[in-house]
Amino acid sequence: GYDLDTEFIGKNIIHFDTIDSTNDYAKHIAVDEKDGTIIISEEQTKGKGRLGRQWHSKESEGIWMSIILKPEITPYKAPFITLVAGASIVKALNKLGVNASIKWPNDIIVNDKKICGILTELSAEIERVNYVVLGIGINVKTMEFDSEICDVATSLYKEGYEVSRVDIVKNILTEFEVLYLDYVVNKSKKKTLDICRVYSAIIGKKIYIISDGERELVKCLDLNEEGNLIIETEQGLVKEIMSGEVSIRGE
Ligand code: BT5
Repeated sequence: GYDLDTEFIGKNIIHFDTIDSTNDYAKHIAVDEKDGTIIISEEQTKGKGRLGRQWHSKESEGIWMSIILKPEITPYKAPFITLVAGASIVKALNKLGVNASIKWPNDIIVNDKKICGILTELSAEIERVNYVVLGIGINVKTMEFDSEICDVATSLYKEGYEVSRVDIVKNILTEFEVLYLDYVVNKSKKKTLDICRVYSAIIGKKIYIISDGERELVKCLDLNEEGNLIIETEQGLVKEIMSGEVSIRGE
């Protein structure tokens, strides 16, 4: 038991020892399940990242979970939920003593390496959202990574943090509910954006933005009120980028 004192997030928790992907399972059952239902599995055999990428999800080594959400918002407002999740994860981890920051829009990093990824999937009609499945993967224990990602991926344990998975989940869900309700009920992005700015891994730094295979070195200036990234090119041009448009690498 997680002993949660949330209103609806995590009131219903479905637990698996193994599953293909908690996001895929969540999508299958979403229509019939309550808002705030959590799917969590010890292992995923087909964990997914964005754009069909693979997410390594070893047995008992991390937190592989999905949250079913049924917000009354228009579809174009759904991508911001990724930032709401990032803000709640980074806040929860920092409260647990972990020096974690957000690499906009969907990575959480510790010591410049990725410990957590977020995958938000949406089912919607033109004017309304049917449901959102918010997938969160966090590397907690040893996690032996394959050679191609061991330079970019890490775990809490590898970075010297021994935190229980139950404590992490509990803290994330508690923080998430506050920020989520502020966004979907109060229609305010402020709480989330404040946290995203304070714990940003990239604001004020030079980063590479990669789009259509082209790599460009830019300076990251800020997040705007929509949650889009404001960057300045080497030619001094200031541009706004939306999540989904680009990948970001450190300099
Ligand atoms: C993400 O994609 O970062 C989103 C990951 C979401 C995973 C959760 S787990 C629960 C739920 N169920 C699912 O099936 N998925 C969600 P993206 O930004 O595309 O990053 C993927 C890239 O990160 C891969 O191509 C690898 O380079 C790297 N990677 C793969 N596994 C990793 C891991 N465990 N830790 C850190 N990096 C990893």
